[in-house]
Amino acid sequence: MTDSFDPSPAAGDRFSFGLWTVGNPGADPFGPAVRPRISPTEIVAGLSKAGAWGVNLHDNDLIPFGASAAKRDQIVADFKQALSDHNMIVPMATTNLFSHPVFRDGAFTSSDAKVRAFAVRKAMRAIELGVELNAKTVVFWGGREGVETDAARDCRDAIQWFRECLDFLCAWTKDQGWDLKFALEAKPNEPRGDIYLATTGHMLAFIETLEHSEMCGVNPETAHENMPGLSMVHAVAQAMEANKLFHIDLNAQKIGRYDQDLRFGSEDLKGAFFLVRLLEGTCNRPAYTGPRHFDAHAYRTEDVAGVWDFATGCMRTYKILAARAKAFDKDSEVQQILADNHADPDGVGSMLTSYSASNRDQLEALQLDADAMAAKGHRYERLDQLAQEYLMGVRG
Ligand SMILES: [Mn+2]
Repeated sequence: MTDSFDPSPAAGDRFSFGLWTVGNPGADPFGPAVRPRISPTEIVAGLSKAGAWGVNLHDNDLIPFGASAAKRDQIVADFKQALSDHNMIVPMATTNLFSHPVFRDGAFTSSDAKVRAFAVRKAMRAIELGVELNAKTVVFWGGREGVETDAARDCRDAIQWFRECLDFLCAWTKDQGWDLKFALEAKPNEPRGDIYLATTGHMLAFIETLEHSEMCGVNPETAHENMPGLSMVHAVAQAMEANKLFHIDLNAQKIGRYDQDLRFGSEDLKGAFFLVRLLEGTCNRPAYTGPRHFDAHAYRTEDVAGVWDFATGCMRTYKILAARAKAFDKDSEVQQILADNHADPDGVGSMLTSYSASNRDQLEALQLDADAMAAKGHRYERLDQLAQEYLMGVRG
């Protein structure tokens, strides 16, 4: 690594955090909060000082449930002043459709149509708040959209109701004349026993069934893909390839555990390396240009100082991994191994790009020796070791 490299975060890196991330006071299902709750305006100041660019929020991270209109307007005015004072923006807003007991059996997928109506109306108010704060993306994470027992309803009804609510909200948003993107976030379980539309892949398929699918994409979260042992890199790549990566929740997770929301890169550093490489544009491919959002929180062991260590760590790790990935891609030995594996001197790949009579005839006429092809090694042991050595900082 060159001496001039500085992993200090800056506004141009488009790093963002939710109010609920650095604001997490460390409560868990087995014990209460262990540190004071940092106020939204203090969070804006602290994130700005740490080098972040944006701050995201659920409606109720800022405005308590049931606050009067006057109280709401005062809170929003104070928050906007803090954003202005600290040169911070709100790139994304979302709706808390999981904390209030009214959502104990779902919001958009509740069997009770009145609960679904309440959820849609709460989302409308949260979208209005987002627009007031100049947010460009609205995230939907349906934490309660699931079941403990499938005796509760036919899952097909739940999916239909979810679609109806999103179609309603998309149409309402367009009717308001707002240019917003909706990003749907999947999670397989927790807090529900099973959550509908469990992975980013499920969500991508569901989006294609929406009336306004063009304004809907995904918000993959590392922990949510890793909990069931799936690859976050592959989920994000599929979303990018489909032009559906509208937002991202970066964090870390041990496979198979509860949703840990750990500091980015603190588990599965190699997975984080390949994720950052993908987001930044592997081998000069198009990069993801949206916010780099960290949806994580500090260990319960930490005091408030530890919260800022956590936030700074997320951003530094991302920048260090981005630099390591660029160096890896520039390595001539890496490039040679990739070129050898991708070599196509006879232009065979072009025959497969589309079906035609000509391509069919060329395909049928090809001399293909399966045994000769099978005899070739790919040198991925060497390639992966090179990746590891860049990751460990002993090469490049
Ligand atoms: Mn999570």
